Amino acid sequence: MNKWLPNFSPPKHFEERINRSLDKQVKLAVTGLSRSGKTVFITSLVHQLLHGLEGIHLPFFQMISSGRLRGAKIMPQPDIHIPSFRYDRAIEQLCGEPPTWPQRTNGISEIRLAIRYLSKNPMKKHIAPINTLYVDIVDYPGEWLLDLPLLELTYEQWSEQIARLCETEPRLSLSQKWQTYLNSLDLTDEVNEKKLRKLSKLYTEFLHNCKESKHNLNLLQPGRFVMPGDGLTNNDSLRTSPLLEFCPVLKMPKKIPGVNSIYAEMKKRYESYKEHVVKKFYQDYFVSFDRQIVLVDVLNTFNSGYDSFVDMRNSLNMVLESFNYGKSGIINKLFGLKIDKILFAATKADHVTPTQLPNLEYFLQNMLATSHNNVAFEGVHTETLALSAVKCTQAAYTNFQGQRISCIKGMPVNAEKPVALFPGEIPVEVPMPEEWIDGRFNFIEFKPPRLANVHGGGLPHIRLDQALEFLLGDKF
Ligand SMILES: Nc1nc2c(ncn2[C@@H]2O[C@H](COP(=O)(O)OP(=O)(O)O)[C@@H](O)[C@H]2O)c(=O)[nH]1
Ligand SMILES: [Mg+2]
Repeated sequence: MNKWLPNFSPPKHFEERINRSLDKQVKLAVTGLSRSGKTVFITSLVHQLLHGLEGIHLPFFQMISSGRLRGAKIMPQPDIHIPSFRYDRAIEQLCGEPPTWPQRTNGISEIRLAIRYLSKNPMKKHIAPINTLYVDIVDYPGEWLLDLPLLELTYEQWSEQIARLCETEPRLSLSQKWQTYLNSLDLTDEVNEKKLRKLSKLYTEFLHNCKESKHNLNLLQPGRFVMPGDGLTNNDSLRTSPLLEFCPVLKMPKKIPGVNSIYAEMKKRYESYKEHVVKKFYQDYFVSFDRQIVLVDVLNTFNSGYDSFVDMRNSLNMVLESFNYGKSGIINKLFGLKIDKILFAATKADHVTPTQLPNLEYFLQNMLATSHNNVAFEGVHTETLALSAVKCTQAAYTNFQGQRISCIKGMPVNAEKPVALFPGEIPVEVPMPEEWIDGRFNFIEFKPPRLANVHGGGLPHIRLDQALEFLLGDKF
């Protein structure tokens, strides 16, 4: 008889090796335009998972609510060429006394979490009861996504699109300085660095004006003009690179431009931008994403009015079309992506009363309706959700003319005392242009809550667990 058989127990390293072979990895990309809430979302998500064993703050995230979590830990990130997402700094600010919102970030960053959990799969349970899922979370500016359509456009086609946008208000007024200078030049003249620099400077200023004006416009191309980040080899900052020194033209020059003309040089730089910036981002980062969440600050758009709404809707549909990477889609032809789930989330849902959450979700769905159909057709699973990564308000009630009215209570950013307010009803249908009257919507910013005891559970949130379930639930 084999003396080893009766009480065989596999050596420890054998078990470890099997565990490792069953380990899985998922890359979750988080994007959204600047100030949409990416940093706060990732900070809260990491905090929720690190504190998953304490409390009952994620009832809709089944892996945790069913008691299968065995712990989570931040690990060294796999892609050392990407800057780290500074969770430590962000959480220190959010949990400080007084708490403050995390500092603004501009570029791409990454953080890796290792999540140990008990498998529910009977096969795996038998071989390796405890599994590890590595979740790599990548934060990147949504502004960069708006560059993808350029890959399919020649310089002339792109110029024509921008020229058309600039024919009407509010872009007509916002672009006046750039338009005047551009019209004063003969683009068939020999190229001159000074003129090119001035053209791109005025065009960049126009894009910033679009974003910062009360119209809060989002469809800004090229994306790196407003959000350069670091994206070239050797970590050079793009900001000072000639790759960002060009602009579209409003009309074709009357004479045929020579190879050394201003026109020819701008066209050449546009093509280089596509090749070295846009394609590079997709090749280096995008291809590795498995899941994507797009954060949208719908409420800010409500505050800004009809033009902002139309622009946001166009930008979102453009973004969603980018994910249309079926057989015919440009992304698939060029890069072969693997994203199979996209969540569109209306952020800062703590700015509306709980009764308005379904309307907020419905409104976002309506905004995406056309492109959604095409993307779903290609087999990508998409969802919309209203969420708040850090809930800053409490639901409250007040009596108005004998009626009980639902409202919210929180601490506005510029105040020292909490206020209770009814922030306005979210329409389900898009209001007519004339119905977007000033003051109809007034969603104010709140201070983060004082979180004396957050270490006894995750940060307060709205539906973050539902987002986690959609994005990661099937991986456990
Ligand atoms: N009330 C509330 N405000 C939020 C929430 N998330 C973000 N914010 C606000 O939005 C601002 C921008 O968020 P941030 O995460 O820095 O945006 P990013 O530029 O997309 O990374 C923050 O400074 C907060 O004022 C939230 O869940 N609730
Ligand atoms: Mg950020």
